[in-house]
Amino acid sequence: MSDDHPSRPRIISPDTLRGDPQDRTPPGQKLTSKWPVLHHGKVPQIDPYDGGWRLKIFGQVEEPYEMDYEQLRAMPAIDVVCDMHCVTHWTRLNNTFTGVPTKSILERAKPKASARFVMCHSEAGFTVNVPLKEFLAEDSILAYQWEGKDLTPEHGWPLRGLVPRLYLWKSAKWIRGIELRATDAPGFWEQGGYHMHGDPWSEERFGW
Ligand SMILES: Nc1nc2c(c(=O)[nH]1)N[C@H]1C(S)=C(S)[C@@H](COP(=O)(O)O)O[C@H]1N2
Ligand SMILES: [Mo]
Repeated sequence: MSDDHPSRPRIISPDTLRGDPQDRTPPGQKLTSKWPVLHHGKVPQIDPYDGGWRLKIFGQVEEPYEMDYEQLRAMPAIDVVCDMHCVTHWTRLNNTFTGVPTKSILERAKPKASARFVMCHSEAGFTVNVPLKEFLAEDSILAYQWEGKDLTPEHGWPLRGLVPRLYLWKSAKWIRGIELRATDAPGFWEQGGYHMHGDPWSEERFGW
């Protein structure tokens, strides 16, 4: 894949405009230039072109649908420049991810007025709940590249959620399904005590 896409829209995540690195570092966080790997379980090795991969959109929508990887990659992509904040206290500034806006993915399914929350479903049964408001923010995408290169399997290849306005655990690696819901329900880490919302600026780390 060529990285040369001069016409691809570029969205600057609003929190990157807060000022110097210190102003961009939420309370209780420390800056890192590395990108640590964190998840539960084994890294799945996925060939999204082998015919078995599908992304499913379902739940509180008029028109549930699924698509294969070619269809996903044919959708108009954007670049998002954002900071990553992990609940384990590291923050990494100035990341450029490439992928498809969550808005374009969901619009096609015609969300019902009752839809208020999203449950992301990943390989091996992992789930994470995200309020629809942050999931649909203009800087939220389903990402397949970071800094112009395909994501590595450790970081979520072939596709991961990216919700820069919340702690990074809300960004599901190896995503395969998006379920729209009328009510909130805890995902994998939330069942273990992580916060239902997860705003890094008000340190919504644990507890509901
Ligand atoms: N499928 C899946 N996605 C996941 C997780 C997981 O366990 N499984 N962990 C989350 C957590 S706790 C974090 S901090 C980030 C880490 O992303 P990274 O490894 O790319 O830094 O992934 C999130 N996405
Ligand atoms: Mo995490």
